[in-house]
Amino acid sequence: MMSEEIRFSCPLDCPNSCAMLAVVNDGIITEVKGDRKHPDTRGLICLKGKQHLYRLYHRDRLLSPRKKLHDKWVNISYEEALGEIAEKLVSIKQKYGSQAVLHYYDYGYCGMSKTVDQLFFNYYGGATVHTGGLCHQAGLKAQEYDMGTSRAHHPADLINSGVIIVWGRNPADTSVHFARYLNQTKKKGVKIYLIDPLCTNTAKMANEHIAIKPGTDGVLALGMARIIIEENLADIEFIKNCTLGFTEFADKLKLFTPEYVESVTGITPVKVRELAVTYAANKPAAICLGYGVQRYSNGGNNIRAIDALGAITGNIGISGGGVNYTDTQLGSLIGSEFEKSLKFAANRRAFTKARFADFVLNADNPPVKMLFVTRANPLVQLPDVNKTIKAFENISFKVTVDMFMTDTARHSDLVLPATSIFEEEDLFNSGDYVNYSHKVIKPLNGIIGEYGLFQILAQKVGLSSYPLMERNVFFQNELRQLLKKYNLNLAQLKENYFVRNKEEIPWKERAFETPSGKYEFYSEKAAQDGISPLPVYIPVHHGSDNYPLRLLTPHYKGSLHSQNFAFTDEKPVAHINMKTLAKYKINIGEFARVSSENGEIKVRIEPDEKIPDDTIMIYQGWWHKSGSVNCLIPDAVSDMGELAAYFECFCRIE
Ligand SMILES: Nc1nc2c(c(=O)[nH]1)N[C@H]1C(S)=C(S)[C@@H](COP(=O)(O)OP(=O)(O)OC[C@H]3O[C@@H](n4cnc5c(=O)[nH]c(N)nc54)[C@H](O)[C@@H]3O)O[C@H]1N2
Ligand SMILES: Nc1nc2c(c(=O)[nH]1)N[C@H]1C(S)=C(S)[C@@H](COP(=O)(O)OP(=O)(O)OC[C@H]3O[C@@H](n4cnc5c(=O)[nH]c(N)nc54)[C@H](O)[C@@H]3O)O[C@H]1N2
Ligand SMILES: [Mo]
Repeated sequence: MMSEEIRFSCPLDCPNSCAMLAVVNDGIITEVKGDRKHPDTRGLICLKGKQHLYRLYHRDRLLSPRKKLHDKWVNISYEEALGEIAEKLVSIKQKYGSQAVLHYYDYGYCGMSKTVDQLFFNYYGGATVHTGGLCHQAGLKAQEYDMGTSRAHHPADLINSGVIIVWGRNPADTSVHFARYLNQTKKKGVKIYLIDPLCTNTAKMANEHIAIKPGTDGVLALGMARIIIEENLADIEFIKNCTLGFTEFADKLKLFTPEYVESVTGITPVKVRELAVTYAANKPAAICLGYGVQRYSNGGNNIRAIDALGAITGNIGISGGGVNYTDTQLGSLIGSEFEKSLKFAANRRAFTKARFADFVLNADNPPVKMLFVTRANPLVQLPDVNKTIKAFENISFKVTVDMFMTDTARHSDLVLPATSIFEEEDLFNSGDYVNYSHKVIKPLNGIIGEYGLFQILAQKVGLSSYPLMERNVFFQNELRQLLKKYNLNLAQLKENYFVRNKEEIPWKERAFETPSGKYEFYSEKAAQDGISPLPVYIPVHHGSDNYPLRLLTPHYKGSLHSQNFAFTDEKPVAHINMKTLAKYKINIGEFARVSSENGEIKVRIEPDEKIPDDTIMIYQGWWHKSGSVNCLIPDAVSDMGELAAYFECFCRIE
């Protein structure tokens, strides 16, 4: 028997991209495990990583193109499938223009080779594509106003911090390596606070959990800023030399007394003061921001208010500090082929991603005639799923590329199978490192991965400029700037582990990428965009008599979004505390109905004392066969960056 271990990378949309090994026996993968030799991920992988093998050989996996014929799915050949898609693409463009095709994509798979879907639609002439997003776009925009872009310290630098605030992030469940660094730092005696409405698994890693009322982080941050300035704990030198608009910012803080902060956030004046003083007096202090803070109508401003804490205390640009959100530095060095393709996309049209359904239902000139979905499961992950189903029904021809018959695939007309991570060679950017992933086995049943698929389609449609290059040439071109900066060639990148310098401190030179080159408390750019130039608190929404309960739908440890909910038919689990259950006369062990203005689902009740009063927590990702939690969620959008404000959802339980 031939047995070998082959290196590959986790392809999932999380900040980790764990390096992994596939154990192959006679052409069959029998085991996957962490790659201990990787300098950053060091052999540790999570539940979702272990599931790749299960997904690879699962009996429900799509292994052939399929077409819906009189409501039945039949397998068809690639020749027929791609022929029909090409014919539609040509005729729709002739009749309505290329924007009549809507390309919906996300990051269900994060390898570089599968970004060719975007290239394809650019060479097609430009399709209708999204702006904004479902993930972290409010925070990105906020940090763009403040600093020019988002940069984060390597998590190994946490060890140099004097105190750490984990703010609206749940790394214990969503980022195992970040959690590992956090644990190490705690062992060294560094104090860690967690600010989160829910007492998550990350609370166990913190010294103290501060339960804030949802959507009120802006008030807490502005209240902390007031105390820091009053107590002369601000870094006057940093403020003077490196920032813009401090006086205007400080003038607006009068309202945010500790008592006012308590009335909004539920955090006592003593605690607010302790947080402010501990953060300011234990320099360097790190804030580690998650995406939970910004999934609100006021999400962008909340992030700007938190950023300001880093700036008034001079905790930006120093080891152990930072307002760490996400890092865009490596990413900005990748994508030359995409840049090139944009020249061909003259007819691109944009829609706000979270408002997909409204856009499709109202699009005119031209209407949406075709939908092409790649790397995404919008019928589960978009807000307002019922409206999204109607929007789907409004589009006469829909194609989805996926590994499984997801709800999105089911509501399409034609489905193409996607290769899994083991079946193609690829490269992954985690933010802190780039992982090379070998092709481990041949694609099952000869299925064609997206790299090849779009080349065939380009030829069938007659896109003569579409790059028909070898995959390696594509990698080489895409990575040109990165290879140059780090003085590497592609072969070296593939053979070795590439990790960005852990000692590199973001904004060390204090040369911010804002128009003024300074940290901008006052952003003229924000004013030009029609929003407040200073971070402000936009009052959070509250429930009504009809829908009094706040619904939070965070990310589940055992699944990347909807992906592993494929394997359950159970009803969604609603986590609620006993007091709230009693208030609404719900018995333990019962099923209940949760409804909102947008829809309803049947749930199984799980009493959970870690959930605050008048709140329901249901993990996001459940498929329609279980009950789609996003059918409860309105398509609200954040104040900045056009982000889906998922946590702005109120419901009742019966
Ligand atoms: N209620 C609520 N909803 C949310 C969120 C929330 O917090 N609450 N979070 C939001 C966030 S942060 C995000 S990022 C979005 C994510 O939204 P999506 O990215 O749409 O979510 P996934 O469920 O990961 O869907 C990805 C799909 O890609 C498929 N796939 C895997 N590999 C490949 C491949 O190689 N090619 C192709 N074509 N497909 C492949 C998977 O099988 C899966 O069906 O969801 C958002 N939705
Ligand atoms: N296992 C697993 N890992 C994942 C993912 C997954 O689906 N599953 N998804 C990946 C993706 S695409 C993303 S975007 C990341 C997301 O990673 P995280 O940012 O860690 O996760 P979220 O679920 O968005 O929310 C984080 C926390 O914010 C809290 N929160 C909610 N409202 C508020 C608020 O008003 N204030 C404060 N302070 N906190 C609040 C929530 O209770 C939650 O614990 O995870 C990535 N990793
Ligand atoms: Mo995300």
